[in-house]
Amino acid sequence: MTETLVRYEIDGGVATITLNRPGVLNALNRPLLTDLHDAIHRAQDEHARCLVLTGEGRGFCAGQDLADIRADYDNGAPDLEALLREYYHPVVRGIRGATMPVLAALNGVAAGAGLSLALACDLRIASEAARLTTAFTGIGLVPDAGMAWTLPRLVGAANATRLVMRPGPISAAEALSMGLVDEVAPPDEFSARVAALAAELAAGPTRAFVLSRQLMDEAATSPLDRLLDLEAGAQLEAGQTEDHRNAIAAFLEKRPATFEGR
Ligand code: T3D
Repeated sequence: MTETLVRYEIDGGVATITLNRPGVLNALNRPLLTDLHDAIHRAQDEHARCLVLTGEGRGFCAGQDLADIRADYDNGAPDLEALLREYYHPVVRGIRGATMPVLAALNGVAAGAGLSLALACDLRIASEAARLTTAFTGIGLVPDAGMAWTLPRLVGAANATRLVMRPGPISAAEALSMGLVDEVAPPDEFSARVAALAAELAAGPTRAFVLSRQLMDEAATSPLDRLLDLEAGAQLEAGQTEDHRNAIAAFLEKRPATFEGR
């Protein structure tokens, strides 16, 4: 892994991945996407119970590195489909299929595929300094890296259409009001709020969180009968975890539940 493009730390069950190209607002290029993919899988291998995705400097992520795209054009047409399939899609699948809850910590601007990565996460906390822009149509492209799936689910079809067709940046406060982020914190409190939220998630019933995400992802496109089948299977699995058994005992013994993530 190229440590300079993506930093990885794990502490107390919380793995933090920091995109690290601050000079270009952490714009995404092929090596960074490869390292990001590897870091997500490292967090899984190390049994992290919460994964935080954030950015170095004043940006979260400005999306695809446009200088790279222009260089590709200078060398012949870039294959945007291959770029998506080979580099972006594995990262989106890695986030959405992660074995722990994933928190996007939007320290600053999130644009294009940078916003797509944030939307693929389970929860989003933004600094008041953050701005969000879909950006894609601003350069004549369509939303990618999963945004056409995540965005309408989070904010509804009407808001999604407006944010895609009028891609001017919105403030963190506007994003909060439409449910695009879950919490906004002043810049000087941002790190502490991220740490607190990550610790809360890491202390939760990890398997139940992940099974819940899978169920809710299936729900939008599944008929009720299929969803009922899936929930029965998921509840069977959740019911076999130590976390579930221990939480029942804790309730009946009138003490707080603690979860070990198994
Ligand atoms: O296969 C495929 O489908 C391709 C995948 C495409 C996915 C995508 O993500 S498409 C969308 C790509 N992203 C954008 O179009 C956003 C471009 N950036 C911006 O619009 C603005 O930079 C921001 C709104 C994000 C932030 O504006 P601001 O004023 O805060 O910062 P800035 O001055 O524009 O940017 C600071 C530096 O970062 C600047 O470099 P400089 O002048 O200091 O040397 C700027 O050029 C650089 N930068 C920002 N975004 C990118 C970038 N460099 C390369 N690629 C970028 N995306």
